[in-house]
Amino acid sequence: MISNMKTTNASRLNSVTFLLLALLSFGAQAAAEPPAAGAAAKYPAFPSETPATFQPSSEGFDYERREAMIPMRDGVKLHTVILIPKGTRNTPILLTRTPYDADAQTRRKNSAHLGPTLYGYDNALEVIVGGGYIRVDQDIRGKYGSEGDYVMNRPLHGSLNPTPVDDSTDCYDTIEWLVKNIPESNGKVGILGISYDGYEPLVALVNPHPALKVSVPMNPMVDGWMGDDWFHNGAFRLQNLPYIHDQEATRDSKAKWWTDHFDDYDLYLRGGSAGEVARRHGMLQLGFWRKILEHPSYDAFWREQALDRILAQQPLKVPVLLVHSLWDQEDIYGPLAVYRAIEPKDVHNDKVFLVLGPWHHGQEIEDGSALGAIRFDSDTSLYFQREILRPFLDRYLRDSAPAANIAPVTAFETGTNRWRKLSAWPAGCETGCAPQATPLYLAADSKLTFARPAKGANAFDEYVSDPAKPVPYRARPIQPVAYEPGMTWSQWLVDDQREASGRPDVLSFTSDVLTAPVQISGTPVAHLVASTSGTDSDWVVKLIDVYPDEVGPQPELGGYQLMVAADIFRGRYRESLETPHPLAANKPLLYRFNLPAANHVFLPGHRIMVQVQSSWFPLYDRNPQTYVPNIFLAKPEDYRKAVQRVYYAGGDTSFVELPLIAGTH
Ligand code: PG9
Repeated sequence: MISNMKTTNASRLNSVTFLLLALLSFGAQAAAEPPAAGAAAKYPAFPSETPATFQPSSEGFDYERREAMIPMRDGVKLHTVILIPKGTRNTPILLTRTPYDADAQTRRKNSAHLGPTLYGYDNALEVIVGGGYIRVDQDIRGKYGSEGDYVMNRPLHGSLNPTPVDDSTDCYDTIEWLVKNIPESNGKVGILGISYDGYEPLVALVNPHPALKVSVPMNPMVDGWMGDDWFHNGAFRLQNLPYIHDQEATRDSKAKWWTDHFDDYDLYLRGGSAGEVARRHGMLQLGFWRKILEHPSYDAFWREQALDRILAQQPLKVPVLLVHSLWDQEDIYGPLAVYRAIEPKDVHNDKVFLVLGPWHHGQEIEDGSALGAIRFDSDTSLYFQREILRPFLDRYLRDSAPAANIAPVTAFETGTNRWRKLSAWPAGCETGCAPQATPLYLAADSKLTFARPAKGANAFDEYVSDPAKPVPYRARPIQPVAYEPGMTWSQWLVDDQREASGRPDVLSFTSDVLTAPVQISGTPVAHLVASTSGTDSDWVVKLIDVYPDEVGPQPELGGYQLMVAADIFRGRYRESLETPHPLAANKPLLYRFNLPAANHVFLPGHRIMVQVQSSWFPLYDRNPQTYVPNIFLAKPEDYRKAVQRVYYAGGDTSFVELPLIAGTH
């Protein structure tokens, strides 16, 4: 209801009236409450200069800020900030639901102008401010100004959530309120957000409110076990412990994780297992951490909240623009999993759109001209915001907008640095040439070749994987997962892999120098035949573009080893993701797993490399290499060295299957 609103434009007392009131109230107080005996003489009362409730002035602002506590169907009220460009009418609403503090997200700067006020995380300024949209930001239940209980990625009503409320019903109730209580709106709502805020636009698609006209999930978290924030193929993302800690310890996330080391490598290595590090940080008090401890495998807990599986069962009613970052260091699995789940439902080709950009997590609303050392020859984020996001939103949210000319898939091709408009993903070129799954074989003498190695005696390379000295996933000292200035976490997927290739516990296989471009578009698949002398093991496979020895225009790229797709697989899940099994020691076994999607051209003069290793620390927790029922609870004595062999001859052949565009090698 409108009466729930606090408005900064409320009538204000002028300063003279205010002073009089203050004096009167001081007089009344002095008369009513005689000071305690003895105190008066020592400490005469002095009236506070701070008013009981200060009403900030917003004179001259180009927008109006309203705040509301919006009631949900169970009576819980959610804190909502509404920013309305002054004088606007018949204007669509852009909604973001967040666990990251709606107030902070709408007060980046205390400015009279909407642009600087919104500049920063989750606000696509070019679109929101440029388009004159009404901006709504809401704290999800249990966080910051909202009432209710917090549950991490609260599962939808059903087997994992017996209550009648979830993020989908909260979104519905919010939209219902917004269209009835913002007279400046045209009754049309779009929901957008990045990451956790990108998960919300997906949940909104379940029983959507009729006023919800578009959904833009950017880098959404979709399946926490398969390949987004918590695990990748069963390996736990250890460096996310602080996130879970801060997010769940208090409503306002003010209880902060502590560290006693500058280098996260030391912090986690000395801490022991993930379970032990978490215990020392008090995390057994946190509900989500206890659930993670109980569900290390891909059981019903994870399967039944995986949003791609859920959305595959839902009718497709609302147009969706999915945004995927090719170097997303947090949620590299989710967007394309959702695309695969919902694209087949789009029979009229007017509801599912996909963008793949050369970005880190969330970079599509920041400067998109480079990522770390890798340059893209143009501001790819601006292109996305101007040429795709804005026309898409306008088309579905404005009352009389022209049809938007947006391709079903717009994919940036890395290597050649150009945008491609495609009819579907994966597709290799504008005319629909399809990628062919083509093995690129690991071979003797550290070679990588399209020709299958000759059959012969079991040929292999080997290394010793020592859990006491796990392979760092980036150059030490390793920074925490953080976005503050000077922190480079968001760039780690484009770090130079040369350091790793020089380690004795990393195998590198390299092609000859390419004489023609090799173009891939889609999902490379690791097909690793390997053995361990232990009874459990992790396998990391990295597909790398090796730059020429010297690069004239950018000398620091000479010999650079750029990952274009890489992932980890926890060996115990080789036979079943739900039921782990010990590995037979010293036996060559097949590990086959998808790497994240790539849309890349290896240029002439470059080489292709594949690296194989058995730890990626401390981003992922260490595998003790001895089978234990729950790795979170592994004891120090369980961590043992193992001899790892990677096979590449005859029947037992390791390769990476490339989604190759024919005629490009
Ligand atoms: N990747 C973060 C996240 C998403 C969903 C759940 C937990 C964490 C994020 O950036 O929001």
